[in-house]
Amino acid sequence: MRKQKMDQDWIAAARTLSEALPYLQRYSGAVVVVKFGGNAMGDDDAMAEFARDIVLMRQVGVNPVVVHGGGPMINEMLGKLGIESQWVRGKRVTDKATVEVVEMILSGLVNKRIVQAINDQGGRAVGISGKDDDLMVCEADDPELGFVGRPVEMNVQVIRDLYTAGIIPVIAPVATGMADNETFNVNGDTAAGAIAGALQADRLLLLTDVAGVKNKDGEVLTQLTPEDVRAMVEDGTIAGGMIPKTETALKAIADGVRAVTIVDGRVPNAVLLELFTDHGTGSQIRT
Ligand code: X2W
Repeated sequence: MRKQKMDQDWIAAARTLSEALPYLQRYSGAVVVVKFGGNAMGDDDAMAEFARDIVLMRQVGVNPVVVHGGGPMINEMLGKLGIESQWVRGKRVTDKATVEVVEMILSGLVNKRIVQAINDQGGRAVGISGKDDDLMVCEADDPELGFVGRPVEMNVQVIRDLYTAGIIPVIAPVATGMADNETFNVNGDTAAGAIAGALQADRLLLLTDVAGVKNKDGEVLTQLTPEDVRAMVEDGTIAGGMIPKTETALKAIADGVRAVTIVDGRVPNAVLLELFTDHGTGSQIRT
């Protein structure tokens, strides 16, 4: 009985692999930008599982580009230092002291934790921020927000150089300003969208800790067009933290990204399900 059950599991596993063939063919050579949000990171096991999925993508010929967040980790350090943050339209009001902590946590702690996790799975990850090679140059987004950046100039050749050499770029959303010595804190979704747009990526996956875009009855919508999204923002169905994500999605699609998916990172192997099976989680936005 037990043996039979095990045989069935293995047969199912082999079938899943076989059914992945058309997807593997479709995504061979594709550039897939994955935004790994702080809320999706979880414990070391969850981090290792994410890293394994990214290494598998690379192994089967996809060029994954990881852009991460780390809002909860920034909050933790600011809390220890007795600095409190205000939020305006989903973005952290960032003064001089805060931007220093943001850079330390994102470019240091969070970036290197992801790099290490990918390398532990046999990948070759290199961590950079938007400052490296002037990848992402910003202006102040809004005077009310202080040192929060809006990307105005993208130089993505460094990313192409890395993935062409077989390296997985891991990018912290911290950027240089137009003036000397300026540092900007960039929302992770905004940075991922700008990078995906500049790369003309095939896919942008926004990994978060919600099930996806929901309609008025609370049901997750698996397929949406940019027009659907605009209408739902207008009538208030899309609200709160989903607004920056859907705005990022619309901008990335307008910039030439083929499809953007808001993926539920709490689902095991969410990235693999999304790319290599019919059973994607979350909401895909495309024209
Ligand atoms: C974010 C950057 C980190 C981020 C912040 O300071 O929290 C702004 O709000 P998650 O984990 O993706 O939310 N920046 C301007 O985006 O992290």
